[in-house]
Amino acid sequence: MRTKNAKTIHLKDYRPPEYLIDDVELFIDLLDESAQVTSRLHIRKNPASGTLNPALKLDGEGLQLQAVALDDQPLPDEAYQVDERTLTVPNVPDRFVLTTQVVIYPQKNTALEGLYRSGGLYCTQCEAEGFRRITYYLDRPDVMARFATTISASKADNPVMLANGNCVEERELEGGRHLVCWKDPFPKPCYLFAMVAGNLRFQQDSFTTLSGREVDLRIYVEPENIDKCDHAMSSLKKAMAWDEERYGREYDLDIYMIVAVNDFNMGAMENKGLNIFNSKYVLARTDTATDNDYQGIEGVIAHEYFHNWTGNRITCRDWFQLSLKEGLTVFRDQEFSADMGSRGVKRIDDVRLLRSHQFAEDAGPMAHPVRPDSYIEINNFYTVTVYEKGAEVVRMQANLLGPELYRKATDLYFRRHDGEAVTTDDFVRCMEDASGRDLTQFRLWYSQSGTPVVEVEAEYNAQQGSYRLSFRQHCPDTPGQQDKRPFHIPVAIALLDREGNELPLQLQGEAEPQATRRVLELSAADQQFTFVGFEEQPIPSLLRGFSAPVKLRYPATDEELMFLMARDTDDFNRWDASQALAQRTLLKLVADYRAGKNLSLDAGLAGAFETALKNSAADKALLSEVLRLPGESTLGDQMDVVDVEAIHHVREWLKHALASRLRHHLIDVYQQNCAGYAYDIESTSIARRRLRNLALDYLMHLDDPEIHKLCYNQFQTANNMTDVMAALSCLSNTDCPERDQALAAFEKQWIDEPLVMDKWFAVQASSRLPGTLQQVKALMEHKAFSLRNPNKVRSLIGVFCSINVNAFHMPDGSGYAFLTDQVIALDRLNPQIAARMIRIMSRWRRYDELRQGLMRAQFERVLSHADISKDVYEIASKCLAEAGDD
Ligand code: B3K
Ligand code: ZN
Repeated sequence: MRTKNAKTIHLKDYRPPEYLIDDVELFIDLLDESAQVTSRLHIRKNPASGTLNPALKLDGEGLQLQAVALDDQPLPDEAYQVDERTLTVPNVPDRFVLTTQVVIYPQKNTALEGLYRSGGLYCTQCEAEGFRRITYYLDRPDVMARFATTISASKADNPVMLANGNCVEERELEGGRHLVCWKDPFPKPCYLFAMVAGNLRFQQDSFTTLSGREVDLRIYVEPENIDKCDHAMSSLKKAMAWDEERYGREYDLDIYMIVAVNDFNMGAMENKGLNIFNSKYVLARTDTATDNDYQGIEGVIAHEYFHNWTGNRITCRDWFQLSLKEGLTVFRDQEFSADMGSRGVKRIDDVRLLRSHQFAEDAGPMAHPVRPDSYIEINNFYTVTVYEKGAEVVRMQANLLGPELYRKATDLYFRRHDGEAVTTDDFVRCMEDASGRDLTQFRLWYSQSGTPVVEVEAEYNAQQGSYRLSFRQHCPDTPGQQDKRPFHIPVAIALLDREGNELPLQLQGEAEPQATRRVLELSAADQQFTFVGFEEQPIPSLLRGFSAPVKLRYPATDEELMFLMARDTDDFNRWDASQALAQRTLLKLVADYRAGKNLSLDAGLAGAFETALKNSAADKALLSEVLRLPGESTLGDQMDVVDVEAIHHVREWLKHALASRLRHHLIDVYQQNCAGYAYDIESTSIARRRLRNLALDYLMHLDDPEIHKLCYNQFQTANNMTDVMAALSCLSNTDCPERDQALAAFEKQWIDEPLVMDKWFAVQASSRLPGTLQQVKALMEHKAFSLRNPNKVRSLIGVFCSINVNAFHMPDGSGYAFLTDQVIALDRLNPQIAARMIRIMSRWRRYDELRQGLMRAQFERVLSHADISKDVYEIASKCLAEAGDD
């Protein structure tokens, strides 16, 4: 086991750096089999560090050191020490230039960290600690330097060579080579360094900033993709305008470049002035990309752009502060997308993700605070907790302050900390200083892990016309954290009358009613609020807009839920009521099924769905969310022991039952939203497609050859990828002759488009039909599949193991063995992706004993392998640790 590298790093051990680097000159020569990197670091002692004459310790991994010089004098071997992870120079002056020369092998780099090749391109990924794989450096975010990067390579193979900042020199060299030099005037941590080289074409546009500066915008892609950049470009311009308007933030360099590459571990990277993107989040054409792809591109382009201020100009002091940039930037991109499309649906999508993934993380062995206290491998902490819960924590502060004060606070943050590497605490202090509020207790959201549970009781006193809401909060223990303190929880509420009108809210003791919508601030474990002035018992609408990331438990009756679903004035809560109702129905069915009873369709739910469908002219976007049943994992989360088989059976049964009962309404909705519309990606069109394809999905549960034909017809005639994929996905779940025809036709048409082939893999990996695991194994041999490409791994292996819950959890353990085989193979190539994959089993303790035993054995198998990465080691060992272990 490679536990020798598995050292735990603690936040409490943070010390300022002993040396600082002001300027970096990098010379990168790209050769046939290798690259030679020479760096000249302008270093000085950090006046803020107390240590006397510290040795200089630079990070470096996988580097072949050729030479070291101090102030241009070559250093003899005995003047420094090198091991696998560091270069140490014991005696250095207070200020000096250190030159190192190393050789690296981008061609052999399958981990996709540092400098690597993606197809014919060279590209980099340095966050979090990839720069040390390019050259020796102080690889930590609180060391900020100005970079000048010179690249040389064969001109025929690499006509385009890019790095951060502005291009200051270009010239021809001997032997068909050429050279470019880029200079970035803004000091930055090395995780924001980037370079790219290869045969690229670019789409160009420009943006005039608030103060009238013209910025050159360029999206670089491989030549065959040049017709798929329009949407990314228009998204970028929208994001730039939005950030000026909403946050007063202007872009700062003369050029902004985005490069799309096919092999990328995550979505994209915000390198200063030179974003590198997974091509999935750049390339789109109506026939190749779905509505979700279009929205994903808009969101990720914006996210990386917003990082220019929240992440790059102001960065993190250390990696424990990751949410400083990620939580804030996710909140910014969520609000941007809400402004660009349907605000209600955006909030629903975000909360759905939070509840399904973050709540699960918070309740499992990998639970950690938004600001973690420790890690073994930082790449394992780019999590839904740091990102999505982090965004909720910023959202709560924005809501507590209100729009004006929040803007004042972010203005202060940008003014006070521009050019610095800071902490989440510094951010909260700006919120406090600008608003005068005390957020001491609120800070617990950053340091305590786990999802708080808020139980609510309501009591109406008819005689006094008063209504009392009692709240009780607690937060379950999580690894390393017991007995938590109460959180500061904002609970947005309204009280509705029988017609659905919001009633004026007057707390006991207040002279007169205030607004109809209020935010109750919980701060104690137990708290009561009594409202007065009611003639009849109101219906509470609680935690409106999901005002805090908590599990709210209120014992609503079915009638109350149906009322809220139809009448609540808060879109989010209308949806939430529908989900609560459907969940309740499904869990009752699960209990009946397990007790061997016959299943019967609940009249209440069917009636509520029917009413909603009849009203389908209303908000189609919201309606399609309302009619979507909670997913299998969400249902599993509600059970003491997850019964995958029962959940799957019952959910499929309910879809079938609803489809038979509502067949005519569903066909009407399908047809009304079909013909006669030209394709565009306006939110109303997206909503229409969502609703129609949802109706199709229900109808396809009827196993009716007429509907199969209808579906196949949509597959063949659709003028956009959303409708094609919706039909293909239904067919893939159905045993009918059209299934194979459609899959074969799709493959033939798109075999040369990697991103479209990802969809073809995913749609088969998620099939409900028996034998899917065998099919997935067979697809791994397909010529378009490769274990080296993260998108392929996610589409085939990731989708099968995490979406196709029932097939993955087969009681013979075949799914677990399959995943583990892939994790072991992947770990040798790409530890980050291997660690992501093994996490899929992290909630193994939630299943029955048989499955627990099978999964435990697989974790043990992984750990028994010699040479596993610390990425995988950290996940596997934490998953096996007994509950209560640190
Ligand atoms: N900051 C990058 C993520 C880097 C992940 C390193 N393992 C993308 C983003 O959040 O914008
Ligand atoms: Zn980010």
